[in-house]
Amino acid sequence: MEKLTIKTAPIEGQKPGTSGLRKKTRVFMEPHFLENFVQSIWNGIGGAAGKTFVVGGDGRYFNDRAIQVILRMAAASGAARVIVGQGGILSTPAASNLIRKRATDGGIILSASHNPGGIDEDFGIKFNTPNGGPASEDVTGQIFEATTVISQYEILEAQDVDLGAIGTTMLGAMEVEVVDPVADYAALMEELFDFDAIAALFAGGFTLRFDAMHAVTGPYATAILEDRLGAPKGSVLNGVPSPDFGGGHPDPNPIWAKPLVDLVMGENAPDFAAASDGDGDRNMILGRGVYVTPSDSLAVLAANAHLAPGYKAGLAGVARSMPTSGAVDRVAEALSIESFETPTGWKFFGNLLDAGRATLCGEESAGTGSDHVREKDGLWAVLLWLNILAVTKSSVKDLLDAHWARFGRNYYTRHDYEAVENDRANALMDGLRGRLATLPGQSFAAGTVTMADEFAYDDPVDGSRSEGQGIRILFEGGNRIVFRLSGTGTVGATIRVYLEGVESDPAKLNQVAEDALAPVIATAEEIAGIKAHTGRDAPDVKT
Ligand code: G16
Repeated sequence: MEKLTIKTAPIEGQKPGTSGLRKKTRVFMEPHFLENFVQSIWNGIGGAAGKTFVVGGDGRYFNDRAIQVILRMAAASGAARVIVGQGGILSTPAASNLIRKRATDGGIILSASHNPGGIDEDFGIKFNTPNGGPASEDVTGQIFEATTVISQYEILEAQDVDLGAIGTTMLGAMEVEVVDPVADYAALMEELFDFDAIAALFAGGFTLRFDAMHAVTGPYATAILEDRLGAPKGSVLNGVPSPDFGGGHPDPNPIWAKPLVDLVMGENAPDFAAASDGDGDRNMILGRGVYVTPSDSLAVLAANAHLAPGYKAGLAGVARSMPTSGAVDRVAEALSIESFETPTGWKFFGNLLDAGRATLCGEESAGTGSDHVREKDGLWAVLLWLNILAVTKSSVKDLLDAHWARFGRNYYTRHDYEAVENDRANALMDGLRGRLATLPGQSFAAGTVTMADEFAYDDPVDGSRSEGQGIRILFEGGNRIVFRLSGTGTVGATIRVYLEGVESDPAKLNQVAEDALAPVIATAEEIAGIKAHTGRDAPDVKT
């Protein structure tokens, strides 16, 4: 097999966003685009020679082709071994687990997460470091730096490696080990949770629907929920992964998983329902007649995690991204544990988890996870909920009501304006920046502004500072508005408006969030002029 050295030049637009590099699939298919980025990963981490990596993805269109390229490039650069999920499939949390468990030098995960897949949709690639987590801002910066000076890449001229059969083959001098994508992950879940208690729940007639959204969690959910825990066949919906996710958005929220929401709100609702996203790291939790916001889910899990064997010693601390509601903060206060507020992006939790300062982390964007891996983990969240329900013998609704009665409720909603022209989105954000100094003391329907700033984070573990992480406006009484531009979109800019209000009056804990937040929503429009800037009458998505 011949090693080829291919001349290339830097390609614009290879700066990773919130979670790796995400682009239209056709962009990744352009000459040298993928190869430049992969070579830049090797260059950014000090070379691939002698190293062991994990490689896998969510099975979306181009996953299989990209993996073959990565294997040939790893072999050409002298990597010792690559561990690949059978068929090129690995959920993001399963990849994180393998990277850690096998003490590797990191891994490459191919996914654009909840974004749709297909030749005209989205693709993505990211590097995770040996701790199993997304590369820190530092490492990401080095990889990006490498993309700007690249002049050549190395690739082996070889046939495709057969990824269909479990076992080890050679590609040049490199070992390619094809593994069962589910086995190690399922074993980890069995260590953390009381599988017997959850199985007894199902045996007692408890009903569940898990919507895998034609994405990567299908095989994981079927193996764990149906085959191992005994949920009846058919409990997992849309469980066969497809390269275009059945033509839908594999995004577990009330918009894209509407059929599931309709099911739990209808007459034949199951006791519990959940959905996960393209690469299996996000989750949505539902109960009969109730949708649990991701922020509330994090808080409920933090308050009850000790009921599961893996967390019976209690939590060291909790962390949430800044735009996530403060519901979990009050749980931390009650438990007398530390709580942290980080910028958006799972990579910011890595240091806290590694240092043992946080055990549970979560984000409003449907991500919850713990120190068992270094990614958020959709199925893990489902199993922790099931374990808690099995122990408390409570319904989702009763658990939520009891939680709010004890801690108060953070009403929460997020309004997204998608594919806005970049200039318009930047003008909106610049307008807000210009008003930050004068907002405190001013009164609006949401109350009097107590603080307005652009969030910056000083990492308490390594002392690094991350600036420009979203604009926060805080009001007397606990209302809050946050404005941010998404770092995961592939077309134009997505403006995210995060709206929150705190309620502790027992008589007011069961309102519709959009109603309870009406004054906050009106204030966001008044302060930012969203309609004028975007030319839109309403958000594209409300979560
Ligand atoms: C990624 C990140 C999350 C982040 C989310 C949304 O999730 O890992 O930390 O909250 O994107 O980010 P943004 O608001 O910048 O679009 P995923 O599931 O897409 O990998």
